[in-house]
Amino acid sequence: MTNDPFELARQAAAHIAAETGVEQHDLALVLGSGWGEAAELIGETTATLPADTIPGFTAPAVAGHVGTIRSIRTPDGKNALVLGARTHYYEGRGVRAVVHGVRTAAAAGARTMVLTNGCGGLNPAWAPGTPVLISDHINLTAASPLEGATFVDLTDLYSSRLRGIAREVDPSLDEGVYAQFTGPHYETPAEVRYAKTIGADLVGMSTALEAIAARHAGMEVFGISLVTNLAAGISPVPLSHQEVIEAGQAAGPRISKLLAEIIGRI
Ligand code: 8IG
Repeated sequence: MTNDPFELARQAAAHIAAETGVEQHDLALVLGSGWGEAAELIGETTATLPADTIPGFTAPAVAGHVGTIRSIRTPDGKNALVLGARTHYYEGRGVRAVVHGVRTAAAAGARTMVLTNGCGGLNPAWAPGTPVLISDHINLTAASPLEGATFVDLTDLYSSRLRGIAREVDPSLDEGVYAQFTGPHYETPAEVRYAKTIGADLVGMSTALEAIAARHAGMEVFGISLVTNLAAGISPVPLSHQEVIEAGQAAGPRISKLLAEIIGRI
């Protein structure tokens, strides 16, 4: 196997093109916790591939995360590559593995990267099940997907153009700054207060590293979080993975429709 992450992404993209029959995908999505059923509304699934058959991908580690890659044809004729299998930084496979899906999407031709996640919310007004647009991020992983002297500008990383489109679809959508912690533990209440102090509104364990890789690959990035729980210490009750899954399931139909409508306008 090649030691060049971009060559590995090209191999994965070639495999996807061969297996799906779609030479070029137009956009790609990573569906995180709570967002799985959105794929159904985006369009017609034309091919479903088990992730672990594609070069560089591995089976997912977390219940509630789907391990397939699909090609979907949208009603307006775009080809969307849906990555249901996210590798998290906390899995310890390294940052290259974390961003392999994004790089594969870029190599498959995608010009737009849609990143979704489930996360904790710092704003008490965001009840579990509230979707929030990501306006910017704070990368607290102390890692980067870029290696060597690769200086990439991250101004307007989360495209204001695409956020504008999302707010046309749903003017009630709030925006927030997403802080990526490494996890897999949730934050302590003190860490949540720290996150708030440095300007975060959302806390999670994904997305920031992927967004950096997507920008580096030249893609326009759209990020949207589902607040599945209030962050530790904001809520009087302790966090549970069960709660996260249930909030995602309850919000599923609404956020799926929202995402499908946004995709239709990208
Ligand atoms: I879903 O409260 C989900 N993912 N770091 N904190 C962090 N990640 C999360 C949380 C949370 N909820």
